[in-house]
Amino acid sequence: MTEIQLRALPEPLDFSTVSTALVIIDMQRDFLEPGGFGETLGNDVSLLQAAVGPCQQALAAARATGLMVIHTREGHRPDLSDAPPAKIARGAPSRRIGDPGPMGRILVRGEPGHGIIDALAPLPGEVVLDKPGKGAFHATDLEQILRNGGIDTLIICGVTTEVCVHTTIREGNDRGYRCVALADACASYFPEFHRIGLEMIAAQGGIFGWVSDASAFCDALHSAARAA
Ligand code: C5J
Repeated sequence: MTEIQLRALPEPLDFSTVSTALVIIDMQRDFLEPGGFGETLGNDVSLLQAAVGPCQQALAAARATGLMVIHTREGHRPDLSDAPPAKIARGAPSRRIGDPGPMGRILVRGEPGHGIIDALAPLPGEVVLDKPGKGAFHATDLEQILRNGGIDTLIICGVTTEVCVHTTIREGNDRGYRCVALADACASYFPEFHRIGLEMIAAQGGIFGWVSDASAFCDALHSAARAA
C-alpha cells in the first residue's frame, strides 16, 4: 500500500488511496442555481460557482485513481416528516422548505432543485447520500459505509464552507476520521466566512482537520499513479 503525501495546513498529511474517500457536499441546484433554497434565503448563488471547477478536478482525479467517491444531498422527504419544525420556521425566506418554486418544492428529495448539478453528476457505483441535516453523519448510514470501505481519511469539498462542509468535518473528526477541506473546491455565500471557516479548521495545530486545495490533491494522486 503506497502512502502519498498531501500538501496541507497546518502540515503535510500522508495518506493511502485505499483508505481515503472524496466527499462532495451538497453541490445541488437548490444551493447553486437561481430559484432554489439558497436564493430563497436572500443569497447571491453565483458566489458558489467558484467551487465547481476545482470540485470537477478533484472528482476526475479521484475517479482516475479509484478512490471511493461520496456525493451528499441535503433535503427532506416529501411529507417533511424528517424536517425539524425549527428548521422550516427559521429565518424569513421568500419560500420555505417544502414550498413550490421554479425548480420544484424547495429542498425536497426527488425535485429538480434537489439534484446535483450536471457538471458533477454522480456515476453509477458512486455513493449518493441523502441527509436531512447539515452534517453528513447525522441520521445517515455514512459511518457504516466508511467502516465497510476501510476508510480513515476524508477529503471534503462542496458547499457551503461554514455550514455543511464545516459540520461534516467536525462530525468526522469527532468520529476519528482525518478530515481535509479542499479550500478552492469549497465556497460560501459569504467570502469572509469561507476564509475564516478554513482558518478555523487548520488553526491550533489542526484543531479539527487539515486544509489543502484541489491542485495539491490532484498532484498527490498523480504521484500515487506514477508510483503504482
Ligand atoms: C446550508 C449547506 N447552507 N449545504 N446548507 O444550508 O451548507
